[in-house]
Amino acid sequence: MSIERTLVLVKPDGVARNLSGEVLARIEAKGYTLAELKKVNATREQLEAHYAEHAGKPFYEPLVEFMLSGPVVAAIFEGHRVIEGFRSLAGTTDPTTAAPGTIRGDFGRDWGAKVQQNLVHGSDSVESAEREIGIWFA
Ligand code: DAT
Ligand code: MG
Repeated sequence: MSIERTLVLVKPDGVARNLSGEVLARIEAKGYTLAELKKVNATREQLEAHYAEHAGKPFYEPLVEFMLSGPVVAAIFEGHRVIEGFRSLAGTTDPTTAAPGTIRGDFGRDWGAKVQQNLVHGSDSVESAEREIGIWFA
């Protein structure tokens, strides 16, 4: 299998809680290579493109608003099977029940918002990764 790339975001909750370094350290400790890194205030246009698959769902607008609420850290990581490797490190979507030992399981929980504030985003396929990298690292 060829070397993959994935798009990782530390979401506004993770940045606000000073967990960016912790998240990046866990990915590096797993053995993946940091290729690009920046802190950015997302635009609504970027987020609408990034989350196009979720348009119309009940959590979509709260999700976009949450992602606009503060800066995010965007990164590209590289390595064999990094897409599924990072999603395993991140844990399942709902941070309350994400397994301990994962980023979401160790640092996240339900704060009562209409959207899961679950600290990180990771691409879910090679196609999504290339699409998302184009949005955040144009
Ligand atoms: P993931 O981020 O695990 O790939 P996703 O792509 O299905 O999950 O959804 C994108 C984000 O939207 C997710 O990180 C948090 C939010 N979200 C998803 N499902 C939700 C739900 N049922 N209620 C509230 N927020 C949700
Ligand atoms: Mg997703």
